[in-house]
Amino acid sequence: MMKRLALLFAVLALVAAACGSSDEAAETTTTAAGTETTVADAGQETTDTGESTLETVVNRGTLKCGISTGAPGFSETDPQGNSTGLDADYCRAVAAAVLGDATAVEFRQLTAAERFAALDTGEIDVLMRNTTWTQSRDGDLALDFVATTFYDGQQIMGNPATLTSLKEGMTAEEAFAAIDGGIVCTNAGTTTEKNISEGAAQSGASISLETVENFSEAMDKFIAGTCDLVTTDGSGLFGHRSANIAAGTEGAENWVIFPDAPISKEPLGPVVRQNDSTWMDVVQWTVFATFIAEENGVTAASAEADKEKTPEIARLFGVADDEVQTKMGLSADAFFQVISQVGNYGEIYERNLGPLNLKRDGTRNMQWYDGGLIYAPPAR
Ligand SMILES: N[C@@H](CCC(=O)N[C@@H](CS)C(=O)NCC(=O)O)C(=O)O
Repeated sequence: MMKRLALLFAVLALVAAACGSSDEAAETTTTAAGTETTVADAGQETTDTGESTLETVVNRGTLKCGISTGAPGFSETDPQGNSTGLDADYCRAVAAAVLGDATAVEFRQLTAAERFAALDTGEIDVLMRNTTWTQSRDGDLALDFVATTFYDGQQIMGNPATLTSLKEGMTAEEAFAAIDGGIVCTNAGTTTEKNISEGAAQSGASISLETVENFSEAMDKFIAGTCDLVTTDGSGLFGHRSANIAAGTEGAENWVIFPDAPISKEPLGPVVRQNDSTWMDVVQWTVFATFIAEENGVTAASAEADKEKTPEIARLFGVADDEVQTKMGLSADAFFQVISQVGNYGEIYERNLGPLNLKRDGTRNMQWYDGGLIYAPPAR
């Protein structure tokens, strides 16, 4: 661990020296959120504390990672108090890449409405909270979206015992006709509330939208019958339905999730502060490393034996001379640590979403060579 930190400091010192030796003057800009940033040459940008988030995390020795207050399969707390889920595992993957230790994570639970301010103020280093990449979040807030780790889409869930016209396989048009006059509940600060209002207005349906702080409150109201319908990302609805079936909630096995074709695109993935490109690279290539390992058939269990399985893996795992991790301010074996400690994309997916029956087969979350959208640029 000490050797790894010493190497990281040496690389960061080189990066800082390289910036300082430039003839080009650094220019200071003010971001949309009013945070002052110093924009130096060669894309090395730092916050007004003078530290990039990479340095902050290395100096602190832990990663502060923002997750949800409870989204099945993405971030939840198990009976032992551990954070589990695909998002929680991507927090661990970044900690493994930067600190060589997947357990060096301080999880911060955030509601949808709290999440962007927590990132902006530095309360967290990275946001992994089933967050949809949208133009306004990207362009209007001082944030950058890193990659898509799950392609989702918004759906609606209802109880056919009370709304008898609901059935699986409805078109969007039939769905909006079926929810006309209903009370629809979701959590505030989400794309969800905007999509459902827009969709209802477009199709001429009249709904009463009720927003709550945490999605679990919307579920409680739905079960109590004070909300006729709940709506969020499809993964969330499948997750909550599975959890309620498992918990024996009366009638949960009959709840209908519709329409079949979601009413929106919800590409979910990590978010970082804007103008922090060194950190952005680190988080982005951590995600890509999990995609590339799967593409090359390398798993957590096989990582040690497979270090030189292909030239690309040899570079990615830091055993080839032309490895790039040290140029990114990481140790050469950073992504070997990610795969051996956390696993490849398919393993992360199956571990967290498999138990909820969120099938990957035939969806956009397949690798590109299997007809999906999971695609990483080459590691070279
Ligand atoms: N992807 C959407 C919705 C995200 C969202 O808040 N989903 C709910 C339902 S799974 C959730 O995370 N709930 C947990 C919580 O309220 O903390 C967004 O980025 O706005």
